Order: sequence, then structure tokens, then C-alpha cells
Amino acid sequence: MALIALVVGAITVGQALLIDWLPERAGEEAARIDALLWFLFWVSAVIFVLVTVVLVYAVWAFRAEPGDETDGPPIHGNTRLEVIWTIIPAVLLAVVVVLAIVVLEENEALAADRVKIDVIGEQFAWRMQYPDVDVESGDLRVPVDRQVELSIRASDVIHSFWVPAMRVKQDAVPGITTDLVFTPDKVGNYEVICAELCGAGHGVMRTRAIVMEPGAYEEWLSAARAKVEADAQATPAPNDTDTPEG
Ligand SMILES: [Cu+2]
Repeated sequence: MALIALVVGAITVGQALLIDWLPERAGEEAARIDALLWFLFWVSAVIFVLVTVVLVYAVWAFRAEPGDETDGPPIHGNTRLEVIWTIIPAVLLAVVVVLAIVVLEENEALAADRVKIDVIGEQFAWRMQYPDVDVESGDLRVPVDRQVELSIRASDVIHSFWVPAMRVKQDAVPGITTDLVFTPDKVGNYEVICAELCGAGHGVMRTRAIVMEPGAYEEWLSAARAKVEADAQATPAPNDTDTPEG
């Protein structure tokens, strides 16, 4: 049994450590999500190794002799064993539930200085609107080390806004507004992916989350704002064109 445990244990631990399972991480919440994931993984790994070792050992040790057609001895349960294998999973489950609630509470706690951005999902693109300055962008540009709160809507069918590097995902549902909170902690470009099959162009419904230094972000925002104002001046308001000369 020790030999089987060694082999199964080595394969399980090797798979966990040698393969790079998770995408790049770039958010504060992502660290907590990953910690929870790895806790679940290691608990599951121990149970997997225990069950597999007993299973493989039992198949080999209690195999029937060739030509043996008899039934095995009748077994009528084992109260002590049944109590143990009920209590241990129940306690484990309770621990996981409590940890998950703690992580969820921490990840969804709103910071006072958060950046608020409206996101609209439509077949097959994302539109980001910066409400305070009336700017719209196809990329999600955010400053580093500041919490971002997205208000997500959909204009046609259900989409899902997913930023793997932040470990957050939220449905965009026509008729309602959903929220998503994350705090980027690393400057860089990260993928934004639609994670809900939404039509023929679903596979290309992708854009970038661009995490910028705060100064660069402010510069981009004021440049975008200036462009909006310049465009508004270049296009006369409808009233001006309708008014007859003289
Ligand atoms: Cu979509």
C-alpha cells in the first residue's frame, strides 16, 4: 500500500507543481481566488490519493482466485466507519463554505475612491463608457492599484464579461445591470473575453483590459475628453443647421 501511495502521490503532486495551470495574475482579488482554489485542490488531492490507494490495493489484494465462483462473505455495514466518513466531509465542506464566504466578502467590499465604468455588451463587441467625462472606448483602460467597479449591461442577448487575469467574470443580461469589482495591481495588457455563447461572432468578442500608471491613465482620459469636445464643436448642433439664414 505504501508503494501505491508513493506512486499515486507523486503523480498527483507532480501534476500540480509541474503544469502551469493558471493564467497570469494581475489583481488583488485574484490572489484570494487562487489561494482558495489551491486550498480546494490540495484537500481534493489528499482525498484522491487516499481513495485511489485503497481502491487499487483492494482490487489487487482481494481478487478472486482463478475458478473461484463463490460469493464473498456478507457484510452488513460498519457504523463507526460510516460516522467517520460522514463527519470528515461535512467538516471539510463547512470549512470551504466559510473560506469562500470570507473571500467573497473581501473581494466585493467597495473602496471609496473606486473608478466607475459602464460596460455595454453587444453582438459582438464591448463598449466601455466613462460616465464622469462622457468618454467611450473599445478597450477597458484602468489605473493600477485602484479598485474598478463595472456596471454591466447588454443591448441584445446575454454576454459574459470575463477578465482571466483578474479572476472575475460577470454576466451581461438585457434589462438589468450587473456589477463587477476588481483591483488591478500590475501594469499591462490583459484579455477580456465574452464567456457566454452569444451568436456567430461570439469567438471574436474579445478586447483588452489595459492597466496603466495613474498618470498615464489621467493623460489618456483627458486626451479622450478633449477629442470628444473637439468633435462636438466640429459638428454643428442640429438647431444651428435648421435655423434659416436671415
Ligand atoms: Cu458575447
